[in-house]
Amino acid sequence: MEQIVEMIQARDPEQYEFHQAVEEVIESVKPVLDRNPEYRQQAVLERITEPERVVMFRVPWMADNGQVQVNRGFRVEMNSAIGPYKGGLRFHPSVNLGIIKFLAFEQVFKNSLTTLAMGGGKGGSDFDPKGKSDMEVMRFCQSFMSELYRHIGPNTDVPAGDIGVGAREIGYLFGMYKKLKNEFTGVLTGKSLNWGGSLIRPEATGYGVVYFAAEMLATRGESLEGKTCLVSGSGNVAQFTTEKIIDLGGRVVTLSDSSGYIYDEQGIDREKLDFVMDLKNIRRGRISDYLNAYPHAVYTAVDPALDHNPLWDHRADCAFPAATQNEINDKDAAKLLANGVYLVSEGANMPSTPEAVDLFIDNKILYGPGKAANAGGVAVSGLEMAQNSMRLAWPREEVDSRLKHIMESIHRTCIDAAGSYGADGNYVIGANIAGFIKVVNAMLDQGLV
Ligand code: NDP
Ligand code: 2IT
Repeated sequence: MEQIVEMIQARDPEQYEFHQAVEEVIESVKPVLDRNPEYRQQAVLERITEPERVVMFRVPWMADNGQVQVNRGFRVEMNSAIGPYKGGLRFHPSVNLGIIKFLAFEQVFKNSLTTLAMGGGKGGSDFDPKGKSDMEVMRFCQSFMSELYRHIGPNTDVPAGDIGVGAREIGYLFGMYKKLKNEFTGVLTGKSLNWGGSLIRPEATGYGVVYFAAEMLATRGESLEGKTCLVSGSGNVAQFTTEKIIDLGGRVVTLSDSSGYIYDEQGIDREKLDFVMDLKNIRRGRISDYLNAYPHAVYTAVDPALDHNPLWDHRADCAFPAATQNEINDKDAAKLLANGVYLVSEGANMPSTPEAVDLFIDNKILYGPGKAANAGGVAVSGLEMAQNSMRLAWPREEVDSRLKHIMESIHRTCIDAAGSYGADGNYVIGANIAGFIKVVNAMLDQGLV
């Protein structure tokens, strides 16, 4: 297995995030391969780590000042053993092939855990929506879709949102797809409500992260009531994580963006969260503007070059990283533990470095890895696809109750899989093993393709 990791590193030496994601899964599934010699003979690790297809393309578009811009577009179709490729699109200047491959790889196992029939994929661009006008974003999305449309479809590959891609971008992307294909289908999820979107999809990732946390706490006879929580990010996932924590009686004291974070000792209540939603989703401002309305809070600018993030250095019970990959390193993890945090439920994809994960596991805290804890978003995307194909729309309560059941089922699956491999309470091993076995068995059923 070490050889497989080395081979993957040697083949694409610059894809660090992909190597990190692969190493964690390979480490977890070692005992599964020992129990199933057929898996080695069938080279399942070599097959599952190589995308079925990678599409890279030029995305030319015109800025408002007439200057032509060129970005790079990606779609990695990782695995379709259990359903059409499914996963979000990320628009962020840091996007490159290694990042999209890590996200697509994680998505395969996450989607497998949801109980729904979805394969794994991910895409995006190094386009930065920050500071762009609506018309620039529209022209970019149209150019992006004018190539992507030939590779996707409601039964082939169904993209959605991720960092930098929300309802506005999904609308522009859908409009262009519909025009080019002359078809109104559920080819994207995260659509607006009045043209095919699902109730609860905007809320789903954040709500699911908190439902998963509640399940973890329940194993110790506890709930979120009265718990102090650190949340990072202030986008889609962070906002609805905060909303559900408030609903369940917890107190959120932090939110952040890539410039810094706010600490509100009194807790972010519903009114303050409404302010943040308007600030971030409508006015597209910075989290530092929180102090304009709530001057008692403290804002700390965070230099990205710093080797730790002071957001994680506050007394709390629970932490919900909901910004980006590797936002918690070993220094941050040690601070969390020293400050009393004994639950981490990951809204972001791979927010903790391997060293941080080791610290959480060694200290036996309740640690829910992203591919389990944040699967609620893609799960409700799956429910959006189901509603689209039936041409009907379920009420809010029905979607929310399905989401809750799916998160409970993922939690149970992780516990059971970990337990049957002698790793009681280890959600990393549980999620990786359960996600892996389902996909690999489907691949073997379908022959060498
Ligand atoms: P948004 O674009 O809505 O929000 C992202 C937030 O994270 C912003 O506050 C942003 O700050 C911050 N952020 C982004 N990149 C960085 C960075 N490099 N350093 C520090 N802060 C950063 O995205 P989402 O809320 O949708 O996504 C957040 C995380 O959740 C991602 O890891 C995503 O993959 C994951 N996720 C999302 C799902 C979804 O359904 N949307 C589903 C499952 C996981 P700024 O505005 O300054 O960039
Ligand atoms: O990381 C993720 O699971 C997402 N960005 C959501 C994917 C989806 O298809 O809804």
